[in-house]
Amino acid sequence: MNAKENLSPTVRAEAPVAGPEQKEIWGSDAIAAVLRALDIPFLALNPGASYRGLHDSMLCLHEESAVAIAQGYAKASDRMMGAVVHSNVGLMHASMAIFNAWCDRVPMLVLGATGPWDAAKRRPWIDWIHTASDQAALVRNYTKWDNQPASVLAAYEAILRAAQIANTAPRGPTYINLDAGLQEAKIGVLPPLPDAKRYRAPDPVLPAEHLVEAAAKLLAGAKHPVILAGRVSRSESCWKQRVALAEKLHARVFTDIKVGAAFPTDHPLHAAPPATFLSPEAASLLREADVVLSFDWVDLAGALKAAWGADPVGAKVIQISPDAHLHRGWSMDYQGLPAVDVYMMCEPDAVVPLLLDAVKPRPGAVAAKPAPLPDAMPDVVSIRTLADTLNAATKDMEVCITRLPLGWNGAYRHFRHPLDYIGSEGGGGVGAGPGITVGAALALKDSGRLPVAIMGDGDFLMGATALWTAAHYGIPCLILVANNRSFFNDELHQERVAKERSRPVENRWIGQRISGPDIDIAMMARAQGAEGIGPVAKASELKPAIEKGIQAARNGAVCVVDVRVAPGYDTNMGGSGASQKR
Ligand SMILES: Cc1ncc(C[n+]2csc(CCOP(=O)(O)OP(=O)(O)O)c2C)c(N)n1
Ligand SMILES: [Mg+2]
Repeated sequence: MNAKENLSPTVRAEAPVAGPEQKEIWGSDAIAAVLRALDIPFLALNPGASYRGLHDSMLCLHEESAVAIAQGYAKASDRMMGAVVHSNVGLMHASMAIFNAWCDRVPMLVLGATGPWDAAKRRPWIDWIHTASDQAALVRNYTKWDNQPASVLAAYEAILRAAQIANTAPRGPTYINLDAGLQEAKIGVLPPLPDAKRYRAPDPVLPAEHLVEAAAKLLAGAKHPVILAGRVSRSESCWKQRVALAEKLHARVFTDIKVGAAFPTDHPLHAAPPATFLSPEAASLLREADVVLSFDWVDLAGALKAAWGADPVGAKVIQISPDAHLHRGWSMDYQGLPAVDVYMMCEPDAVVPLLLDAVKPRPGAVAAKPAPLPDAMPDVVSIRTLADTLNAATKDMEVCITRLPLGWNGAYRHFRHPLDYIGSEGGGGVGAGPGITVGAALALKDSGRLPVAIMGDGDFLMGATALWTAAHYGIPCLILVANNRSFFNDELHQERVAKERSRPVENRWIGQRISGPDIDIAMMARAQGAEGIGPVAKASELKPAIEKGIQAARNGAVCVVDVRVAPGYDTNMGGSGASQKR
């Protein structure tokens, strides 16, 4: 396939040698043609013999990063990208990243392959181990649809359908398994291509008028309305409408660090720093609400439970979410079942303009209290110091935060634009950070907005080879590794267990610390053609290191700064202090 034509001209492409004019058309040529017709901007791939007829995309060193790159791209652009993974074994590598994309409701076309389904065509040994009955069963529980087409015409339809389903809200990955026998078959003439425009995803569903009226009525009678701003698009105009609605209603707004920025965090109506779990302070603010308006909040039932505990929820609840369309039996990522009073099974961005028209302005005097933030520890490099230094260095710069570490406190940095922050990996899969960052950086390339990730060392180490793809294709980004030389989150788990069992807490590090030898993270970056800075262990060295990193990324480099941070979380990740960890 000549996917080079798909590579944006600004990405350093691998120039193919022009071959003789092609007389033969192969199955994979037809598949490439339909992918081009769909206008999929990029395909990230890890090669394999199972689709040796379908190569030449964006090369990745691991299937997990191919999928994470596609996820990051969609998170930063709201546009679907493709990922190509080798037959069963590649799909196995890809599976965690597909799960992350599923939980994150990110559209993605995943193409895989099988050895020839026709056993008579299989090469000895290898084609047999690459062929599995119902291979897609590996990922069926966290993909929206899958198919194994048996002919070129069936492949056309399967790819069109997969793209349409993936792009229909609630969005998610779909999987097409391409038979190596089909890809490598001579097919004579190319069957006429369908008109891809006629197979687009539908326009957003709008709510029935009476539901908008019912919501407006509840909001008109509210004394303390609250908006839970959850999964929304990266659109700037939708962002502005959301702000206008909150201002018209004088509603307190909560945001969630698990998903992309949804509301300016320094707005007087923004109630509490975005967090993974509601902090006790945020929960008690939510408890003051008499009407809760949920914009596809990831865990509405959990938020209500955090606020009201075992008591009956003291607010009327308006739920705007299409999410239940993909709730099924295997994964419980659908969260608890909230009791709601008005339910619009639509995307919030489609409903906000209708609500904006329907609601009456509500006078009110809700002013959010600035969140108290503990003082930074002097002379110690902590995630807090890292945040403060980054904030100072990027004061007048457009930055997209593509990743945050678990110890991040949502009060460390404000988000004022939908692209200031794209949210987490969705499924809790550590190792997604580097790939998501590279994918987001690909989407943001030449936009003037600098992609910056702050990620744990564990996260970096599990996905580090995604950097090579960025270096190879010239996709600039800056990664600041908050390196506590530990899977520290699990030290906290160990600590809790030790306390429960009256055992020495001092042993919590055993089996969690990544030291002796220390890993040279900057060298890992350099080994892949990126720039590597550090280790930076002193607070005084941090500012120049970050400034150098920013400059390098602005000059087009992929740059990694190894920042040795003291182990410790200054975070409201825990709904009850530090006790709720992943
Ligand atoms: C694939 C995967 N393996 C293991 C875990 C369990 N886990 C959750 S957080 C964490 C530690 C991550 O380490 P790091 O990124 O360095 O962050 P830190 O906790 O040190 O701040 C681990 C291992 C996970 N969520 N995903
Ligand atoms: Mg760590």
